[in-house]
Amino acid sequence: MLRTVYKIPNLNRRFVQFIVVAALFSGLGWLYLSSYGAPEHLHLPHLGSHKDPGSTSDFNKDASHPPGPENDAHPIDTLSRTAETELNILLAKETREISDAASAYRTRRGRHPPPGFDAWFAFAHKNNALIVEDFFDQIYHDLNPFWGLEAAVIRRQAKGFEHVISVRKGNVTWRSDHDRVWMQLWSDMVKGIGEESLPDVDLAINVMDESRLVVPWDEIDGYMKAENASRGFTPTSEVIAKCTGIAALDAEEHAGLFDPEWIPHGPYWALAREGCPPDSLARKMPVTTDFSGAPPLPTEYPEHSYRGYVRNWTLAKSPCDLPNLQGLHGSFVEPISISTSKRLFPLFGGSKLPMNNEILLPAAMYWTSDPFYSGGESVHGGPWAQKQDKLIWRGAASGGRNRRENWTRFQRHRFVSMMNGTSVKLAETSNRPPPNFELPGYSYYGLAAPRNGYLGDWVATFADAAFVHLLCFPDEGEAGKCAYDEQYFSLAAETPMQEQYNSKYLPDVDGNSFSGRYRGFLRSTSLPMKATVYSEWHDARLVAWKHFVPMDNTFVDVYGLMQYFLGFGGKGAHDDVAARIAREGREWAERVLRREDMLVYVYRLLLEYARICDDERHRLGWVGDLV
Ligand SMILES: *[C@@H]1O[C@H](CO)[C@@H](O)[C@H](O)[C@H]1NC(C)=O
Ligand SMILES: *[C@@H]1O[C@H](CO)[C@@H](O)[C@H](O)[C@H]1NC(C)=O
Ligand SMILES: *[C@@H]1O[C@H](CO)[C@@H](O)[C@H](O)[C@H]1NC(C)=O
Ligand SMILES: *[C@@H]1O[C@H](CO)[C@@H](O)[C@H](O)[C@H]1NC(C)=O
Ligand SMILES: *[C@H]1O[C@H](CO)[C@@H](O)[C@H](O)[C@H]1NC(C)=O
Repeated sequence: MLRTVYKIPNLNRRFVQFIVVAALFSGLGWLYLSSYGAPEHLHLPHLGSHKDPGSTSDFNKDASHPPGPENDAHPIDTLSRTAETELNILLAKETREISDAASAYRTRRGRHPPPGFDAWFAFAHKNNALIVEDFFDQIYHDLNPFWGLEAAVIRRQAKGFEHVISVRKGNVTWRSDHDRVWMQLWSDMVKGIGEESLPDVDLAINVMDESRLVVPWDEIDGYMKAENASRGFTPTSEVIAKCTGIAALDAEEHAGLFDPEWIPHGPYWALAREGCPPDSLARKMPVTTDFSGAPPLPTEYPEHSYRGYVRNWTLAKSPCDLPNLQGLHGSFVEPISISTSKRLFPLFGGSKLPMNNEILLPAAMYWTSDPFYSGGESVHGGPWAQKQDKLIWRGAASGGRNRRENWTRFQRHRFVSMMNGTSVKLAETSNRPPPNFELPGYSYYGLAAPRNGYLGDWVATFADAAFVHLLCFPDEGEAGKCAYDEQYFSLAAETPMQEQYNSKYLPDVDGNSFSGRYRGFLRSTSLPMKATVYSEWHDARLVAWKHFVPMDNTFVDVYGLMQYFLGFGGKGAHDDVAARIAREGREWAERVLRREDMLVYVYRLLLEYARICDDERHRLGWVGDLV
């Protein structure tokens, strides 16, 4: 279906889409929209003479889908309410006393807290951190497989890696092949904890943009079973409160570098999907080899969505469950560099795909005070009411190595094209389909603008998305020179984040890996709209629709989102909802994404990691509240 749809000329194509979508969705979105007329501020010739299928009246009369209470509300209102509940459940779990924190730990993790838990709690408390055990879930997700490896093996792997941050008696040092900003930033972050009680550890660091470990799923599953079997509560009298330390390892003769047996080439998807469960769609669907033409965008609402919008954020960014992402995201189409290992070893990094096995730290870029990423430490934009009703995006055409043969599949290119009024208008008026996206059908998301032939014009009223560099391959020397796609994009000047904050809407799209601007966006007074396939340290503490607006990685929902927020033709705007999410996201970021919160996270992570690296790990723990 998807493929054949592309072959038919524009109007027919839309009609086919209409049939497909109409067959699947009743006219409820339509009811909502039928109140909209043409936008008053746009006086444009109506497109063609074809009948607008949306105006057929029997569309509204599908008795098989009576409007229920759920359907009366806009899906985004429903999703926001669910998010509210989700956050309240989290907040109710806040612990204020160490005994409560320890008990929440035991319930959730199935073992005693690690040695040093009391000092950690005091540190968190002193720094005014909101302590909810669930906020640390990512640590356990990342570290649990290591219970399946021998502690001595982990210690040697870490110490023998090429790029290492080491802690010895509270002294933090790093070693790499040359000076590296990330090594500097991350060791500075560890130093920031500033506690003498920090355990002695070696952290192997991923210095590349791209995430790198994909251990076959079956192997990880075995390790996870070992972790599960190792749970339990050692009798308090047998618990040891102090780690053995790694003096013995330090005293050993130099054992040479640890070799992770890097695999230096792709295609990456074929490697990455080995990290998915055997019954997942990613493992079952054939590997795509042809990346020409527009990507396989859904002609219906995205899978797992709630009437078109992201319902489950974890699922929306899971390539194992959404194998079409292999042809929709530069990380799979062609990353800049591939250097992948199938061996489990304790590699720390700032972001990873759900199928990767790295241990996450808060990204180094989140620690920098460089305003290019952070947007500055103090000012985060003016009041909402003074902002423009605009969406702004600036960035390089990164995401991987874009080439003539496959640039049409890159996420940033797609986003910029879909937010370019001229390119959308061209798609509406010419018979040539756009090179890298698909026009939405008429009934899609109950959009008013395409129904009137005005999608491009409407997009032009609010969107300002542009590249600052085309990054083409092979390199053509200049930022804006790129024989194969320069006709589709024009460059804009870099726009400092402070200036971007003059617009209300700040979409954030993955680059070569995660986007380093995200924390800055969350802390701003504008509204972040996020699409990603990457996991980060903060995932368990951010609630979609409450603290940010989630977008599907196809971006097919972006027009619906913008129509909901801005309205159309002067009607139906939900500026208040946008303002609320922007405000709540910012307040929450000031509560749980502070530099102190990163330190609290890393401190907990190091305590757990030190225990896993210790031969006595089964007996090590903190039971101060029980004795
Ligand atoms: C910390 O490590 C550096 C580099 O090895 C060393 O020069 C310094 O003496 C150490 N400081 C302490 C307090 O151990
Ligand atoms: C973990 O172990 C318990 C028994 O200790 C068992 O009931 C449970 O099913 C196991 N979970 C997994 C995911 O293996
Ligand atoms: C969201 O999706 C994930 C991944 O499939 C799943 O584990 C989780 O249970 C889902 N959450 C909800 C609330 O359905
Ligand atoms: C928008 O699209 C048109 C037509 O493809 C192109 O000429 C123009 O450079 C694009 N603008 C931007 C900002 O990329
Ligand atoms: C993207 O296209 C280039 C050029 O054809 C090719 O070398 C590369 O392997 C493609 N990516 C994948 C994943 O096949």
